[in-house]
Amino acid sequence: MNDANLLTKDEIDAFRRDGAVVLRQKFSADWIELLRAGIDADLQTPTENFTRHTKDPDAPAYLEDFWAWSKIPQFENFVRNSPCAPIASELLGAAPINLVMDNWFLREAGSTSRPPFHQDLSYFDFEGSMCVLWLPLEPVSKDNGIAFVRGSHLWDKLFMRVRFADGHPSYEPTQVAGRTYHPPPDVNADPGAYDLLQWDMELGDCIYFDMRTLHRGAVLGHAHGNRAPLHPAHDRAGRGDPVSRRLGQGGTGAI
Ligand SMILES: O=C(O)CCC(=O)C(=O)O
Repeated sequence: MNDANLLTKDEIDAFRRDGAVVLRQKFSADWIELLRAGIDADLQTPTENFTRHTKDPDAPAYLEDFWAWSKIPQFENFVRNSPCAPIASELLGAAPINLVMDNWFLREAGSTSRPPFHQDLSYFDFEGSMCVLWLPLEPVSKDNGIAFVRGSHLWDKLFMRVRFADGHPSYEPTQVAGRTYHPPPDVNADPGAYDLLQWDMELGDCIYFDMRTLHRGAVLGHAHGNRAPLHPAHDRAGRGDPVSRRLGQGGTGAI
């Protein structure tokens, strides 16, 4: 990959203003195929983090694995060589980009499990922000895809972590290290009250979002099964594994 800018100013402005931006056709079919193969390989030899979020053992499953990039060669190739890190670099305005977390989600056809609205920031011992890539491996329709509350990354409000498993409990505000973590609002109960960002997405399209932006996972399993996103989080502060770094002028997108 050459060092030319991948994004327009409008795309970068939208990310910073809205807390999430859809980017069209940034990942070629080869990258999508590679990630599908990576998920298949991961399913054969899952990490110790592998989780089935769907509680009913007979229901179509909602599955996740994370911190798998260094164990699955296809994921490592993607992290080091795809446009993933160079795009993050442009969005964050940061030359060094570090991978903090990777995870993938897979919904079997017909699965109705999904996480409620939540903010990713509170899953990390971290202040500030990072960006997250959400890259669907099947086309998704606007109504079934991931949804964001526009601008919620700028509310200066921390929300408690939620469980992704079925049967989401309710939460009470909690103090941690002098900061108050609030229960996330039940946006699904009154979606008309919120300015939601949702997009129809083709293969190759992706979303980058700010870790602070409230969002919920995709709604329904795809008719053919939905290998949902590889979901790497990047920060600009030098924390995490320095696995993927944009080189300087004339460099490539990977080390
Ligand atoms: O796509 C999904 O199922 C979950 C995405 C999500 O909400 C997250 O990873 O924070």
